[in-house]
Amino acid sequence: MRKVISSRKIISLIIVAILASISIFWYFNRYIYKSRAGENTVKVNLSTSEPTVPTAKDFFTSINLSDQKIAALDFSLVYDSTRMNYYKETHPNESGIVQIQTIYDDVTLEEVKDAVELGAGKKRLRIVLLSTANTDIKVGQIISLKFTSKAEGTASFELEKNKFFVAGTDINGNPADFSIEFQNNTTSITISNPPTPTPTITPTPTPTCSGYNYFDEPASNTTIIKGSTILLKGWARFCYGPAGQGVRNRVDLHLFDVTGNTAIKAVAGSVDSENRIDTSSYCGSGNLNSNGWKYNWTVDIPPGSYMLKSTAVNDAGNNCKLRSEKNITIINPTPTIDPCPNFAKGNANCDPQGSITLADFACWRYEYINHEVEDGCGGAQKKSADFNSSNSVTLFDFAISRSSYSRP
Ligand SMILES: [Ca+2]
Ligand SMILES: [Ca+2]
Repeated sequence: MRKVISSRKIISLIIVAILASISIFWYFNRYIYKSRAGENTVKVNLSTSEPTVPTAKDFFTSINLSDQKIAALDFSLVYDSTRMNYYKETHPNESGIVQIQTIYDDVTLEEVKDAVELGAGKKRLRIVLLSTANTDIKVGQIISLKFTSKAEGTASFELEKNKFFVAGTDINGNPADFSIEFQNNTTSITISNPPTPTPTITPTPTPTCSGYNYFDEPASNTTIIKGSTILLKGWARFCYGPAGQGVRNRVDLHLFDVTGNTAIKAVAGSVDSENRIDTSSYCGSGNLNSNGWKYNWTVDIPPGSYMLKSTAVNDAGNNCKLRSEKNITIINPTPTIDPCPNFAKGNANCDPQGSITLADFACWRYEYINHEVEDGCGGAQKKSADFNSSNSVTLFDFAISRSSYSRP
């Protein structure tokens, strides 16, 4: 009997113990755990968008805020200002803030200040963000800040722990000042440019076509009278070419418009060569070489400005040419003054207007009768009134003069 009671007691104790354990677990689970989860703490983690960037590239450093509904933020970020710029520093009219979850529609402060107390090369960026959004504030937010890399090296960021403030709504819907649990308040990025590839040294190719072609005469901008003959000359020597050094297939001359862009006509092909001892030192020329070229051109083109081009050709296939050019101006010849205009029509007194008047009849008559030219008739040359060049002054000459007579 005593043993039975004893067993019952033991069983009861075990049951009580089990119930107690369940109760404690339930209590812990219901209150202790939830209460811990409801602690007004925001976890903060600072990171960069990539481990390494080259210079002059935009990147982000991000602040990840987790576990709470956040409505207001005020923090200071210290960064290496010698190695990077905050985006707003270089773009004053833009914001450097990129919100992954857009909830802040009222940025009340975004400024960069020199953090002189932290030493040279550091700046403090202060950001204050306030949300006036009607929608529910999300649990956990990421704020990214845009920077531009500037100089190679390790660039560091630090969220100042004593300058980080977060407020929002707690789990019960009440306003709350959150305490901060920093998982990472510092991070860094390596700014490094990829090594410059060693330039490949390409061997200098042997020139396939080179040498000299000089257009010596006429002088540049020479004025040439239409109808005259002018000497075009120069010299050309090939140093390299498919047909070989010193070989010259021919020299052609062409006329272009003054711009040199529009060919007008060929002036001459395969012009004559001549010795130019003065050019014998060029490209292995021997003495008494035939580097020179020349052409006597009778100018048969209308007045105007032109360009003459000389083309020295190395090979029969026209693969290697050397050109030179001269600007020229063609003018009409100055008209010669006829000392006795209209003489053939009867202007016996050679008046400069060439008019046929009674004075011309008088000249003819005097000569017809006296067989000599009257003073004042026939001009400076004392021309005979033989208007039709018949070697005699006859009535026919009068008839010529008469037919051109214009009565006053
Ligand atoms: Ca006359
Ligand atoms: Ca006559």
